[in-house]
Parts: sequence; C-alpha cells; structure tokens
Amino acid sequence: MESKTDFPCSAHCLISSMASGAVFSLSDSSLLKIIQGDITEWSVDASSDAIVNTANKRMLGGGGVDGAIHRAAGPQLRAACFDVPEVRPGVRCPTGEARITLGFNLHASHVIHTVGPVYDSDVNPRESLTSSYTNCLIVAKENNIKYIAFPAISCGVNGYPKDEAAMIAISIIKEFANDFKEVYFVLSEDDIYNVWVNKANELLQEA
Ligand code: AR6
Repeated sequence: MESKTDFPCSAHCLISSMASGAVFSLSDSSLLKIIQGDITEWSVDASSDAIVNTANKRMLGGGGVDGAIHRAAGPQLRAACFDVPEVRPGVRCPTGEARITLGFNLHASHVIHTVGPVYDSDVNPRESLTSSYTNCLIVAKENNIKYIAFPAISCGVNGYPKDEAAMIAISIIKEFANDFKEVYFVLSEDDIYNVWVNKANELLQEA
C-alpha cells in the first residue's frame, strides 16, 4: 500500500527544512508521520511534545543524536541529566529503560532519554530495543506527552540491523495507538528513511 507524501507537517520547525514525508493511521485519532531531517529542530506545541534521545547509561552526552541534542539544548540539559539519580555507580539509565527531562533550548518541551542495545554485545538486543521503545512511550504517557518524535534508536554506532529495528519500532508504536495524537520518526539518513517507510507500509494503513 502506498503512503501519502508531501503532507503539510504540523511540526512547525520542520516546514521549511523537511519537504516531504509519509503519513500513516495508528487509530481514528492518531497518526504516525515519518520524515527526514534533524530531530533537534522538531516540535509541535512546545508544551506536550518530546523528542527521544539515544543516550548512554551515564546520560551526560555522547556522539550522534545524543551529541546533537545536548548541543542544541545547551548546558542546562547536562545539568538536568546529572541530577537523574544513579541506579548504580555511573548508570543513570540502564539499557532498555527511559528517563525524562525538560528540553531547555530545544524547540520541543521535553527530552526522553533511552539507552538502546549495542547490537553485537547485548545478550538479547531484540528484547532490549523493544524495552527502549516501550519505556519511552510509557514515560511519555505518564507525563501527558501528546506528540513524540523518535530517531532510529540503536541504528547508528550501536549497529542494530535497520530492517529489524524498523519492525520493532513500528510494532511497539502500534500498541500505543490510542495514547498519542502524533508519533513521529525523524530520520536523518535516506536509507533508514526508506526502510522505515517500507516497513510502515507493511504494518499500517495509509492515513
Ligand atoms: N536527527 C535525526 N537522526 C540523527 C541525528 C539527528 N540530529 N543525528 C544522527 N542521527 P546514533 P545509537 C541518526 O549513533 O546507534 C551516542 O554516542 C543516525 O544517523 O546517534 O543509538 C550515545 O551516547 C542513526 O541513524 O545512536 C550512545 O552511546 C540514528 O540517528 C550511542 O551513541 C542513531 O544513531 C547510541 O548509539
């Protein structure tokens, strides 16, 4: 099934920089939107919106999306992360869990930090990636987030195979279909964008 493209994007910061995307129906009142771009520029209403960060266990910044989010949010984000209690020395967020902070200088009001699996060393990467998506959505729901944007968790330096990651990501989001007004994937790379759109075409109805 083909998806619609070139939709008018309700994420205001993206209108100029992100020309096209694909929209799918999650439920009568909820959409999944897959777009290409920089997740740090995304927001919808700056009050009930959140971007997801693929953090590491210390939560004090890193490369990839993590580095971009910390740079865009400013030093207050690192301070807020520092204040997240450690569950054991050096670990604020274990693999598969999620923590929420404010967004500070970001356009989005909140950041949900999760630690995705390192594909080659995780004992059960599929279970860990499933937990990451699930816990992000649970934390978002608990904090009255209505619009949430994900990157491709673990598909960068963590080395997760893209097709399986897309299947897990979209399947879990389907389970939370009634809990959010819009769920976004904001994907920076062409190949990942194409994998995600193809997988959504398999698993969801066009909007
Ligand atoms: N917007 C959207 N997607 C992006 C952006 C961006 N600004 N920047 C990169 N991507 P990665 P991981 C894509 O490596 O594999 C960090 O050091 C990127 O091309 O950021 O979960 C953390 O501290 C890729 O497709 O995350 C962790 O230690 C995807 O986002 C570790 O890396 C995820 O790439 C997490 O590794």
